[in-house]
Amino acid sequence: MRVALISPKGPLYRHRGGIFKKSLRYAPLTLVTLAALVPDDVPASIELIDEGIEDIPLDLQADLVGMTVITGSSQRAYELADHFRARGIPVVLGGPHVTLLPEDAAPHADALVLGYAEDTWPQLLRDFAAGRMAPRYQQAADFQLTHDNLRFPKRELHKRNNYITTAVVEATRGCIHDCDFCVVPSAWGRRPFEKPIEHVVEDVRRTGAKHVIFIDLNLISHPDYAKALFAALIPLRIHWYGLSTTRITRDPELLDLVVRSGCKGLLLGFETLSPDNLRSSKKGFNDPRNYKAIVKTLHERGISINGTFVFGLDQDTPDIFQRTAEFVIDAAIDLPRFAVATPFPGTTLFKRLEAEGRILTRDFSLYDGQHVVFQPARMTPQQLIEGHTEVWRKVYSWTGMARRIAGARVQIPLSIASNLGYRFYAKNLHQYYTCDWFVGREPRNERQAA
Ligand code: B12
Ligand code: SF4
Repeated sequence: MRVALISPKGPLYRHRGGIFKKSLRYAPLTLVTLAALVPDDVPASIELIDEGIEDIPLDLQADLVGMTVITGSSQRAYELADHFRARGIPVVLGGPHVTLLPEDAAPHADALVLGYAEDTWPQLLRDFAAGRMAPRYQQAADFQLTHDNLRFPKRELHKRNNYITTAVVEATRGCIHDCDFCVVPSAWGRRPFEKPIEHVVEDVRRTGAKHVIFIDLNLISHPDYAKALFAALIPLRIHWYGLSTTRITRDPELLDLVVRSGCKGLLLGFETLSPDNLRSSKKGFNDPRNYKAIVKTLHERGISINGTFVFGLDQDTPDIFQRTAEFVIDAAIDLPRFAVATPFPGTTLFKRLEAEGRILTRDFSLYDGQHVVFQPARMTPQQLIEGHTEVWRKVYSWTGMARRIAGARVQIPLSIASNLGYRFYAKNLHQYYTCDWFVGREPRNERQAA
């Protein structure tokens, strides 16, 4: 059996004319994980296609196509799915968007896989081989990641030269928090899923790399697990980069293990400088009064910071852009990133904005964190998009970069390389805007239009 696994492009993450330079592009884990889950009793040849780095041959030869779908890539995924189905090739869709909105995906697929697929994807393949594939496969309520259902990702299938690294690993999934804009609690609930620590250590070893990226959304969701994991990483003598919350500096024992295990960079979701925004988004555990101290503590331990901020939450007024840009430069956040608040369908935020009649478009290709898709409370959509673009430009101006990198004084060569990647992003972002209001047309409120 020939199985083609596809990751469709999004508006910004695409092969031709994309904005993610190689310096910002690490190899994705989804397709190599699914490739590894193909069971031995279903002999299959697997082809992986990441449309972020290559074109998809529309005449590809396959018996089954599997595609991973996030909201921003859903329109492209459906277009491809319709094409392959018209050619008589059955299509399976899975991933966050399909899990959140199965009814949106169903008309474009022969089968949907909802939730994590460690148990269901092998089952689907066996059913397909036996000629009885079901229309829907759902993660079981008691799903766990165990030695029995985990396989080591088939990283050897990556087209390695297109990525800065393929040493991308995952220890946990999910998050205990419930931030209202986040896809994770809505799609997968608040129970963290943890891989056995020996499995993670072996997976890190198998990468053969000395620099490893953990893609877990919140590595410290469960501090006891995190401490045990970091302790087990110490003997490997690697450098690692990962995601956590700002709570990481609160527990000295945890922080000590983070440092001793080789952490050199953390992505922290600061989100906003407004405590009211944080409270109403249910992310009240972030306290902007502590942000500078957190940055300083981590810098003192040689950890660089990828700090993420979001604009357009309900308490944001037009002065938020200038304030945030100044803060980020002043606090010397090495690698800041900014997003436009995006109510991903299925999240609590989407449901609230929909009830308030504030969703401006259901064109999901615009739901990528860089377009305005809802009516902001205290500014116009145009002010939001322009303010957001302006912050990217200021913070990635030569002066902004120099002040931040010099202030942080950690991982300087890496910091310069990634800052240059994001400078390209910052300078070109405006070219990717396809929102009506940015190209001079009036936004269309779906409710008013209906
Ligand atoms: C690594 C990552 C990236 C990487 C690589 C992306 C990639 N294509 O893999 C980069 C940095 C490029 C990236 C970029 C973006 N990302 Co991203 N990313 C992630 C992250 C942190 C991990 C994904 C991952 O590899 N997980 C590990 C694998 C094994 O798990 P998985 O993908 O969920 O797959 C499992 C199941 O879902 C299922 N499954 C998934 N697909 C399929 C398909 C089939 C056929 C089957 C059978 C099963 C199946 O099986 C797998 C095994 O259980 C997730 C958060 C998360 N934890 O899911 C966000 C996440 C997917 N990203 C998100 C977003 C918004 C983006 C960006 C738009 C951000 C931005 N503003 O630029 C861009 C857009 C990229 C694009 N394609 O257009 C959102 C998607 C939300 C949504 N509803 O759309 C997520 C969920 C984060 C979040 N909390 O909001 N991202
Ligand atoms: S802490 Fe991060 S991963 Fe967890 S729910 Fe909030 S935004 Fe999502």
